[in-house]
Amino acid sequence: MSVTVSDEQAGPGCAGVMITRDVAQRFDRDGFVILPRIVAPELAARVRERFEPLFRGEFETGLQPDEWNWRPERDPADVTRQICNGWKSDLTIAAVVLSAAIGEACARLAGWPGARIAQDNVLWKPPQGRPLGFHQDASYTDWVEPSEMTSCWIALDETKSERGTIQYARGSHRWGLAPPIARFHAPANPTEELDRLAAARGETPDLVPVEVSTGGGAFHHGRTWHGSAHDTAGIGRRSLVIHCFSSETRFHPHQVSAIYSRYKRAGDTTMDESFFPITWTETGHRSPFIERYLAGGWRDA
Ligand SMILES: O=C(O)CCC(=O)C(=O)O
Repeated sequence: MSVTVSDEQAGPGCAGVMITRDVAQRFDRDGFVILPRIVAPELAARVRERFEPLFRGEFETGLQPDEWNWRPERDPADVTRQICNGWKSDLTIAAVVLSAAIGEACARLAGWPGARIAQDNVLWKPPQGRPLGFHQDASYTDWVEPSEMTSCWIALDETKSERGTIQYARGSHRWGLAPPIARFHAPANPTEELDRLAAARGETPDLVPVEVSTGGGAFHHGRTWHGSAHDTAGIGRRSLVIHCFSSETRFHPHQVSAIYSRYKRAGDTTMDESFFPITWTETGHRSPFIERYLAGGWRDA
């Protein structure tokens, strides 16, 4: 397989994501693949500038994101700040999250006919920020069928181990599916569940940190164990994560997500593209509202 996404298809500032045979083989073997550039550093810098207003609660479109897990004066300064579905609140975040290039890369790596947005994560680990527990994303997707996810993690700052970058346990996408972990934000031991599972298998996790320049990042399989350590450098880092489902995904008829099943219509398992946009399919379909929305027509999109 060899795919090059042109800059035009990718959208302004989104570098073409080249899924070559080698990239696909590394993803399949390791459960992740690290790439030096996913978006242009200039676009990454513009996304970064949106973090301050977003976490202050200034939402460009007037809509609150689906999850807003850190607020100044309410939450501890040393935990990782997280917003989910920032694309609904901010058009710069949306320009990256809704890019066809990232959807195409996720779909190609997963072997899907297309990709739709499951959720984005706007993540800000502050200086001396505490860890995020190691987990599998697919442990949290039982409310859809098929319960599969492929994700793109983008560094908005240069990342290093000591800055608490994301780490992947190589090959762990083949270790089955575990339940959600006990504590995601600032656990005392971020690798507790992963270590227990690895020990039961007689293995030692091979943790690989994503160390890239601004705009670089990684794609990971929904079953790959990942998380991040304490920022011992005292600098912090910001990231944007785009979690994709297959374009064919439907709501599970019975399993409920406390937040996201609110978008399910009664007696209907189809997922509305307004809330779970389709960003790329091999037949050329892309949710029609996206371009108007990105162009600033969000008031009537
Ligand atoms: O950036 C991190 O520390 C973890 C991100 C994460 O959990 C994810 O991308 O699913």
